[in-house]
Amino acid sequence: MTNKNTRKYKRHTVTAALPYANGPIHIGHLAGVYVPADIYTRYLRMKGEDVVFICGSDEHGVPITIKARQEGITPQQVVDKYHTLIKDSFREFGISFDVYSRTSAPIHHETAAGIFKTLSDKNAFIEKETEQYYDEENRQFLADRYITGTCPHCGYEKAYGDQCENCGTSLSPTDLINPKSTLSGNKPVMKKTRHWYLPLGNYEKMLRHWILDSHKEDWKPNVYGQCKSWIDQGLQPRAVTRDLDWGVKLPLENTEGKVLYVWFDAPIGYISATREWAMKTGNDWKKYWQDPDSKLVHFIGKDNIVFHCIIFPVMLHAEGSYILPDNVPANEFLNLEGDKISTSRNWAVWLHSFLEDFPGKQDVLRYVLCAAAPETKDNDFTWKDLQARNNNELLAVLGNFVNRTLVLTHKYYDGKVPEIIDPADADLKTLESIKDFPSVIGDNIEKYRFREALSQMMNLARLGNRYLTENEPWKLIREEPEKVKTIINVSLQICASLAVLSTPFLPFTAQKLQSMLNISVKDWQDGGDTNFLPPGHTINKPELLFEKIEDAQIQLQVDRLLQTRQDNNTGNDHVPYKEAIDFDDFSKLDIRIATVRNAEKVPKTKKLMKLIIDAGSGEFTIVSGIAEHYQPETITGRKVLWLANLKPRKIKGIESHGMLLMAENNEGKLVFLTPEKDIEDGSIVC
Ligand code: B3M
Ligand code: ZN
Repeated sequence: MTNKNTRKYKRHTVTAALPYANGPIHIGHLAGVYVPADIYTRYLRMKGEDVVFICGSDEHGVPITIKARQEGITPQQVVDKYHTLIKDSFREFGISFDVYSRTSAPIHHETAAGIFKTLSDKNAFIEKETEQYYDEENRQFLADRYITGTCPHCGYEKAYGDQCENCGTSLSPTDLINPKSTLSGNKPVMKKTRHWYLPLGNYEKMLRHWILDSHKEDWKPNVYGQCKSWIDQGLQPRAVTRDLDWGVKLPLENTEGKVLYVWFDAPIGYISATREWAMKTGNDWKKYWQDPDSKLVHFIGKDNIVFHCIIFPVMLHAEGSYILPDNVPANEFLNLEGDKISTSRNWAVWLHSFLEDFPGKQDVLRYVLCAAAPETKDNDFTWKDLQARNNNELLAVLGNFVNRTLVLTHKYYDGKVPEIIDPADADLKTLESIKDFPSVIGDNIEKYRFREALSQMMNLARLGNRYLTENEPWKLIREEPEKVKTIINVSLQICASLAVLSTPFLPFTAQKLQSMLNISVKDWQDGGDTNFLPPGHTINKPELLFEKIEDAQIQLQVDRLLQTRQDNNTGNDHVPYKEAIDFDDFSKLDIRIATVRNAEKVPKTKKLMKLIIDAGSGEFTIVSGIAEHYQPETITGRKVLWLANLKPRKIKGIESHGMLLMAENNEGKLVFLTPEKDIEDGSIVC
């Protein structure tokens, strides 16, 4: 896909927002960030560009610690569970990252702390003691999502201490009206604490020049507009540290209990992931982050604009050795069946669930999410739309055209490409028009207009379908066999172009079509070549590229959502049931009765308690996240349920054997499950 645009860059660094490892990926993430980023990267690779595609799990921050608290496990256990689920589902969906790393990795802690230290040594921070919201019951400072209140900009009552998800405004906890602690629900008090701030205002001139002057034309209006209003509002100093124990520790003396603010460390995750990739592949990571001949593009959702266009660029500019993004093509939000997608309300189509319910249909979802992408305004996903686009576009146009062409090639010419004989003007015009598609599609991709690029690719399929239908070779084969040769040859050239041009959008389908045509992308860098399948070239047996999606399949999905809506509306706190398991899965659990012999808090932690339990056959040590719910002296002697055969693991250096089974009530308090009457230790729970 050669393009008239002169190539200004030697290489490309493409990043996709690091998903929080506190839940699965849903279609909103895919439409907003990952499908466009993958289309863009696959396109660059097809052009033979040097490109690295970076992503990974965002594993720090309050969303993770809140999830850990809800599940009564450690933050590391939360991120371990979701990092694997997310990474596997991206791979199965064909999002072709060169590296999918994670910010709990040592290389990230080293990279993020290193950049903080450099900035600190350059006196780039303001260090000051301020008063911060503090939850007295939990003896914890309230950072970001540990505090909610009413947004001063739009009145949304569940705004967070760092951002209002309703209007996208970035906030500080003290901006909130009627602030409440998410831990205790109490009104927090103000307490003194010391933090480091990035004085964004010092970089106003640089930002005005870099964004408002030089990116006025090429950045999307929604991105440019948000940056402009942020800069015009006046750039306040931004805290880059937090009073938390989960995160990247500060590389400074006497800063126990303080970590980097997640939005300071997370974007640096792109750099540490690139370092990880470079070490594995023998590349020089600095070429992709510190060489002006590299083009850096961040793919994100609109709620991340200020962090990627203002805060992270200021950090890199102040550090002094990094390039800044050439573009940040942020998408708006995708809604689901007319309602905002919500993880907490389980109002989502989860990627791993889609892959289970629609095996082999990754490209159908990629197609629909690209065609409905919220590129300039919020858009809506409906299951009916997915069915319609699959049946009426992919199956009826692209699939139907390819299948008829290949079947007729086998039927009339034993699978060999026939030659063109005495082509009419219409045939030559059709052949000529194929040449325009690569640059039209390429231009749109390079301008981040993926919906338009996809629509143009489908226009080529429509052209082929119309050409075949109008010429009706099946009727001419007896009277004008020579003409049929030309019709089939031209149709095959269109199929070959589709096999290449569909690769960025529909990689699985493109691969299938290439093997059916017995070709591969590496044979073709210029999609305009119309004699890509020379006469005599043998093609393989055709197979169907798409199949019909039936009403019943869609109704099942719609019913599931209606049930979710019902659960949400009945107001009960019904936590959605996990996926069904087999009895065999359950029978693997070995749950016993045991007695707590000793209990003590784990030093330097708030949540952890070390217990010695007597399980009848002997004593075992367990580390459990119950220290905020119970005092040690109140649980010694208590009978408990113990999951005995959970593999031992080290928690804060203590070997923990198994885990206690507890229930969480509606206020999030953990309660023990105790046998109704005395029973021997070691008794099996069944
Ligand atoms: N973890 C995603 C979010 O805000 C956030 C992106 C980080 S990219 C460095 O939902
Ligand atoms: Zn708001």
